[in-house]
Amino acid sequence: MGDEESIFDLTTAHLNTGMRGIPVGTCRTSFVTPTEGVHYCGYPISELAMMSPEDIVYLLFHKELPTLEQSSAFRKNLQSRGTLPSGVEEVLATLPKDGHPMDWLSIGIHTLGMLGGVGDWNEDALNLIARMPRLLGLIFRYREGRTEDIPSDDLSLPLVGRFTNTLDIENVDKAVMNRVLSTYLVLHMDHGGGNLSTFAGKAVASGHATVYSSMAGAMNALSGPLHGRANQSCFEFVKRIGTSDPADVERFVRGELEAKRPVFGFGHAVLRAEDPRATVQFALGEEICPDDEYFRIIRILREIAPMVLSENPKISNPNANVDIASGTLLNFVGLQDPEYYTTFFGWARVAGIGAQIVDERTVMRDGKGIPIYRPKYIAEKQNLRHID
Ligand code: NMX
Ligand code: MLT
Repeated sequence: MGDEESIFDLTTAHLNTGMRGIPVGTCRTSFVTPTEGVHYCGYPISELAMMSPEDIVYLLFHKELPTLEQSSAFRKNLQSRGTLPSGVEEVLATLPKDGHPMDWLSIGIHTLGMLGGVGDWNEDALNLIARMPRLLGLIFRYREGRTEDIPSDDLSLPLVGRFTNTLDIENVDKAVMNRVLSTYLVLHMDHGGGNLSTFAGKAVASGHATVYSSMAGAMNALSGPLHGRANQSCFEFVKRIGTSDPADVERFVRGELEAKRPVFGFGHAVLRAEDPRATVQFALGEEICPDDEYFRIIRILREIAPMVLSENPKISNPNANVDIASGTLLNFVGLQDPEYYTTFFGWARVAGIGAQIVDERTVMRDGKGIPIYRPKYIAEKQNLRHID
């Protein structure tokens, strides 16, 4: 790209569209194409989905997959950063139990920053990634009032294992739970530079707020039902459907549209085909829970909803997005309260947003960093006037 090359024709029709499609910068961690979806540092997501979250964090930060030696050194590096600063549990103990888990997560991240921030972009981003499994496990435990006998944080475990060890729920197949969570984390880590939470996090960081404040802001952005919380809403809606009879499913989808409610788990600002992250999760579901009652419902929903949504030419993408299947898989492995589902999205996204913040603050513009975000807004219904 040359300095003066024209890359976009901006017209007034682009105003007030949520900056849809308007290029604002470059991204070094991932790109999204309308038909093939997200690629991390060039690799299609489907080729990375079964790798370990640690190796994918390494990829997002180093832009190359690790060798075996690099992978093992990186795991040790994360291990050395994993201990939470003291005082976090005392803060969690004061939070309202009926507060949404995403609000707990945002406050939890702020708390990590207040108690353990060091003021270095890369160090804080990696420390936060290393501390997320324990923080999230503690959020579950304190919010559910299960504060007795919390296992100590076993730093020798992989990131996912540290979370499930802290959570410590009985009567579940921990191996399957760990597998589903590992895949979930890898699939959700990054999605280009312009998704709402990543953009919001980078915007906050551009004013030189800390990594923790920026990430808490990003989590607040992720908590909306049109963005990350669609996974909670989609599973709640699958439970309401309650049947895999195609005629009933179709009636339900039409009813939601008539009531002017979004059909969660479908549509996308950029994608124009089924999200490959959904395709991967369906394949995993076919392997681990093909006969689960909710999986049967989403299997039918995946066929019916695009058919119904495509009757409305305004809807640019009637196909399934990342949020259609994740709740069903999490529920199957024993994580049965949908209010927590977006916290897993947040846990994963901390890696991509962290890497993008580090890039924007320390690498881009020859290391000088991107200046403070300041797009232009055009005055509407504001003639110049004066106090008489
Ligand atoms: N259900 C109902 N209406 C929809 C849907 C849907 N799934 N998708 C798009 N529309 C509507 C949209 O609200 C808009 O209506 P209006 O013109 O009255 O404002 C119209 O169709 C055109 O929207 P698009 O240009 O197709 O989509 P846009 O880029 O504005 O929005 C989403 C993208 C993702 C916000 C939208 O598709 C949606 O609300 N989907 C359901 C919620 C969801 O699953 N979100 C998760 C997205 C992925 N993520 O995790 O972040
Ligand atoms: C995401 O993963 O952030 C979503 O698919 C939304 C987006 O890319 O705009």
